[in-house]
Amino acid sequence: MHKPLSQYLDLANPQNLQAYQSTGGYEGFTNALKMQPQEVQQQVSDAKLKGRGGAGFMTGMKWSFVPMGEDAPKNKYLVCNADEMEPGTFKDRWLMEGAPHLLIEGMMIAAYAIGADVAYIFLRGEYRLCATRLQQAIDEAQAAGLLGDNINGSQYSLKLHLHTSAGRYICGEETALINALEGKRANPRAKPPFPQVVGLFGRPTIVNNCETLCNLPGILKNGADWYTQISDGADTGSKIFGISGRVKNAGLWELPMGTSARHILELAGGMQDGLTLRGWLPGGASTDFLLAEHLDTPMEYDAIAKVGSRMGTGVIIALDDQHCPVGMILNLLQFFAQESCGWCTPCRDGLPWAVEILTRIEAGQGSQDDLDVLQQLCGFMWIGKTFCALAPGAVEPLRSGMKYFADDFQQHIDHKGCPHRH
Ligand code: L3W
Repeated sequence: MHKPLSQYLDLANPQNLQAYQSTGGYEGFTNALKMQPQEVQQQVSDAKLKGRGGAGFMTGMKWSFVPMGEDAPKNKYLVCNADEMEPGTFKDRWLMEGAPHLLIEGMMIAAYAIGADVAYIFLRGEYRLCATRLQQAIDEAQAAGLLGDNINGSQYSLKLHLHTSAGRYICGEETALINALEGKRANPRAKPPFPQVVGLFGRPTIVNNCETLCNLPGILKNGADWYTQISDGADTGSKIFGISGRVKNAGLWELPMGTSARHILELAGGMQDGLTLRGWLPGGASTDFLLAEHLDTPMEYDAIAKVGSRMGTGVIIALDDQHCPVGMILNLLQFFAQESCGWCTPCRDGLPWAVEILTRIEAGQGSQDDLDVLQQLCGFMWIGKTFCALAPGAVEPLRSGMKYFADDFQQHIDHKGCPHRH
């Protein structure tokens, strides 16, 4: 099968411009530059590319909200969301370390398509190797005239800046990211207005995930039809899937959209000897648990939603039968409670409250009432009651874990201790 993204990961010197160009790199951008920006947008819409950050929003549609033409604001921005901090998710790091020019080319295509003259990579601060390689690649592209003024002798100019985050999970939320980039406290903003219209410094801004942008060079090089045919399922193209947990070989693989989770688990060599899969989070920690019986579901946005979860980032976290689900959920909720920006009450107060209760239950000091309060908290922190998706995302493993692993919760209370610790 075609591997439009990971084909570049074998290059010995990933930040080297010539190495990338010798395998067809920057041909997609060269094609884009011969088209009108709206034609590039149309090609991406025809390819039916969906955002790979977790929400799966149509990329071409998102771009179409940006004002274009004579009356459009002079400055527009493109931002790559490379603040990958979702627990269990490490796909963007793989791409940026292994193929920095692929991301830069994708950003050049996206910036051209929306008429942006300045672009930023908002990179997770701990991703130091990514930062080094990206900066070297940017410098090489700049020196070769691929970035800067009048690219390839055209009327189009683009400045590309690398910004390393000071480090909060909430900066991955696009409006909090924009505030952070402006030097403000990273609280989310109210939407609407969406950033496509009022974004960075009040100007039209597109925020796209790193993997999403890495799909653009292949689409512009080979066409929308080629892209849609990579997968024979409902969603198009390829996806960087992966798995972690107590599997034999945790890792990442580029596979057609719609590949089953069972196949991904098989590529990882299955569970470690003596362990059985008990549950799995389809894409990062802020998704609902699924069970072994769901393993044949295609990894596609609608198909995973139909069985009660979200595909999220597509990088699976596996729960085995010898790990305590209550302990795992406590661990995840501790992360989300720590990362709450504190802006809205349900998230600021609800998440630490849930952590307090889960800590009590895990320690064997929980009561029946605690289970009721946890259920109520899931309702208080749901969509529409919070300012952004952080707390609702945190609720997903909690509410589904309480449903699927209800016996484990009950045993902690009845036997005053964790059954998995004996
Ligand atoms: C115009 C509308 N634009 C939506 C745009 C919006 C954004 C994109 C997605 O969170 C999820 C979250 C995490 N007019 C629009 C519109 N848009 N409606 O579409 O928006 P949205 O609100 O659906 O999601 P979001 O707030 O961007 C993303 C989940 O992903 N997640 C987290 C992943 C974390 C990482 C990481 O560590 N970097 O990837 C995993 O599942 O929970 O639900 O651009 O402007 N009417």
